[in-house]
Amino acid sequence: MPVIFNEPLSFLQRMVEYMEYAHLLRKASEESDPIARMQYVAAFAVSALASNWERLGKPFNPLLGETYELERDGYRVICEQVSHHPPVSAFHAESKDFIFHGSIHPKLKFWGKSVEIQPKGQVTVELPRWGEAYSWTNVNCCVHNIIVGKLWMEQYGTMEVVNHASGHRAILTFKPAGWFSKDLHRVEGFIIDRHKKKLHFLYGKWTEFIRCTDVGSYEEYVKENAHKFRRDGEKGKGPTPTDSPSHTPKKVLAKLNSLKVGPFKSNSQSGSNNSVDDGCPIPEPGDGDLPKCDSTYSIDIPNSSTLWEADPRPENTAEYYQFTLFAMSLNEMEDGMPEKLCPTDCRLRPDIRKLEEGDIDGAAAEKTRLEEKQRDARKARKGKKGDWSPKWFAHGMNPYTKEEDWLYSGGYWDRDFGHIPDIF
Ligand code: CLR
Repeated sequence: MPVIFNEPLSFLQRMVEYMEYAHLLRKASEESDPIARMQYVAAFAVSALASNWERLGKPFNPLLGETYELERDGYRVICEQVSHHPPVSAFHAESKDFIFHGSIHPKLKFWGKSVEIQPKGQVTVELPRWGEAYSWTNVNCCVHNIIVGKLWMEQYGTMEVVNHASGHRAILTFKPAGWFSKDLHRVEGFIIDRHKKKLHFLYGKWTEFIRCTDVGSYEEYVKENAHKFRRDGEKGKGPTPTDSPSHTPKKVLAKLNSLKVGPFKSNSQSGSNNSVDDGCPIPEPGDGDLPKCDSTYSIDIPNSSTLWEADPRPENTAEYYQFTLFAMSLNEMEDGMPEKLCPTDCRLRPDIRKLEEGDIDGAAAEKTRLEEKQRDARKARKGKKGDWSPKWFAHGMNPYTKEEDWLYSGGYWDRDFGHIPDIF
């Protein structure tokens, strides 16, 4: 794919963007109540996706053995591309309050007009102070209008954040945009205990905020506001399920019903919702356009507290690939870095650097050169014993989820980079 579709970051850096709101993990570790800890961990899980909003550039595919490190605000993180076919990226972040690690192998499915991305793999947060581990899998995302029209993205499906020590779960539904996009970017769900008793209601948008209220307040609010919301939802929004049914074909009505249009009707009690998990959401009316409206209802339930709010994008974001301030900083060569960086670090990748400098032809040429170099190295290794093994991660079983994962083997921060192969 031509380099003009790229943004000047590698997927490893894009993965590190999960860390933008890492202070939520510190906050979680400071809470003595496991339910309060779950609130912050769930908020973190949602916040990790916020930087994806309006980001439609394709990050560079990491080369096999490529790494990325970042030290910030009391934590440090190391990532490595541990497999090329299929592409798997692993990361391990640590601070005095938490460990956050995982491996992601994004699977892309083309559906004609859209591409669906399943970020397979899992992520785990450990809070050593409490002997707790939490894990979840990120929801699918769909990029619409890849051929014509304006690109837009939605994240949809169910995310289940599990506290393996206490059995608490946060079951969060990321809603598909839905008809007239009334649910665009919406997230809602409950924190439940091991007996499935609902403890808290969480709601918000993955692009903006997450709030939390008690179940009593939530239920009362729904009861008292049901009518009001239904009216608001209809005002000036064209046909709705209740609007002139005689003109609405049966098939469309059935679809509207299955979409459960209306606030709060598709909560995640059952752990599933109306989203289509293996396929992009059902095409919307006017699928060719960007959804226009995402606020036919806005909820603000009494007794809510805000767990997380997204920082506004910098003013010049539109000139810089819609980057957040955090993303803008990821390629920076800070003082002292050239001497101490691992030679496989993304910051040293010439094609990414050239694109950042606006040299598109140079970037394209370097990208081709690097990919050829990678192919040649692979050929040269073939047949030789040992083949390739990642330097900083080892394939293993995640002790909490019992699923395949890549676990940090340690040693990176000793900065002994003497025998690191030259991949650039
Ligand atoms: C979404 C959040 C997941 C991890 C993840 C994996 C792959 C990423 C995806 C995120 C965001 C969208 C993404 C995708 C790879 C390619 C795709 C960057 C970060 C871009 C938008 C594809 C552009 C397609 C062109 C045809 C325009 O947890």
